[in-house]
Amino acid sequence: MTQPMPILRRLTLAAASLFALSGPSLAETQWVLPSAYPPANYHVENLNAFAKDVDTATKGALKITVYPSASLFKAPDIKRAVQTGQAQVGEVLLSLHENENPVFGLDVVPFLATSFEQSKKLWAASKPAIAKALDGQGLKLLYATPWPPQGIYTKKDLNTVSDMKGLKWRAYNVGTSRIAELVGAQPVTIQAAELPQALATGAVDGLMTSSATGVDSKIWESLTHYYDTQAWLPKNVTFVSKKAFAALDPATQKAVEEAAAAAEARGWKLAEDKTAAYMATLKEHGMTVAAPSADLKKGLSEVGDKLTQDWLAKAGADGAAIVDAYKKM
Ligand code: PCA
Repeated sequence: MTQPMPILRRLTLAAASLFALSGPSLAETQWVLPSAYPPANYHVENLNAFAKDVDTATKGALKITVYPSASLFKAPDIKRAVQTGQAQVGEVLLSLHENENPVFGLDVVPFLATSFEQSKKLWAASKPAIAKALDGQGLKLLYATPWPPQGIYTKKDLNTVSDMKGLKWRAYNVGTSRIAELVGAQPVTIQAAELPQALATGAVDGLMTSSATGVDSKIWESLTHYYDTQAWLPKNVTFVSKKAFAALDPATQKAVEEAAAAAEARGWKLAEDKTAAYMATLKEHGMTVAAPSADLKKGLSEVGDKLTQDWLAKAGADGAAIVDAYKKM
């Protein structure tokens, strides 16, 4: 014979299910934030700090869960996921979306902005146009943070651009594919989350990226050289669905905006502070870290000129105006 449930236990269960019904769904808003980069990367560290700031400022009324390593959506799909309401916030490498609007590819025009200081100015000059373009796509810009300057990884000496001919070249956007084309390398587009595997299987023996992604990928396990060309500093941007943002009360909206401003300042500082340590880590693992030779520099600068012309042709008068404004800063 089954015993009747003790009254206290019955009451506790009833209370618990009531709480479950009214608890999280009414008292707090839950957002998911997909990112394509690994947890140890400072971009993700910064996203977690952003989520924590929002949690603290709203006393837990808005909870943001960060999903790193492209675990929720692949890098090229994150933006669309936020636009279609599958995620509320997202972080992407802005230049992945250059095909939608040339202004998203301005920060990867080679040798236009090559230091953190210049990159900050380029961001100031281009931010209104980028925010407007995102707004037109149903997204509200929250903040942007740079990657360290981009250099070239290989497993052989690189003295001129002709030494890049035939490399199995990992590209991450339109610009890095076009570079392969111009130097006679074989481009294959691979996002950072799949890079370690592509390196391990030998599918890739040359690429341009940052010291940060080299360290994230333990690149010394496959490649031997890093040429610090400082060609450009690409940026990640974090945005929120305008619809999700509009559903918040004004105080919560303000908390999100303030946490975003703090994340932008912290992200630039993190990137800049960590670059030297990333370079040191590459050396510690036995990589040859060198400045490009004069010949290599010259060849790359010619490649850069072609990409600059490509971009200006695509971006027209609006693009040229941003570049002019930047150059005056
Ligand atoms: N790391 C990212 C983008 C630029 C960078 O430094 C990558 O290689 O995919």
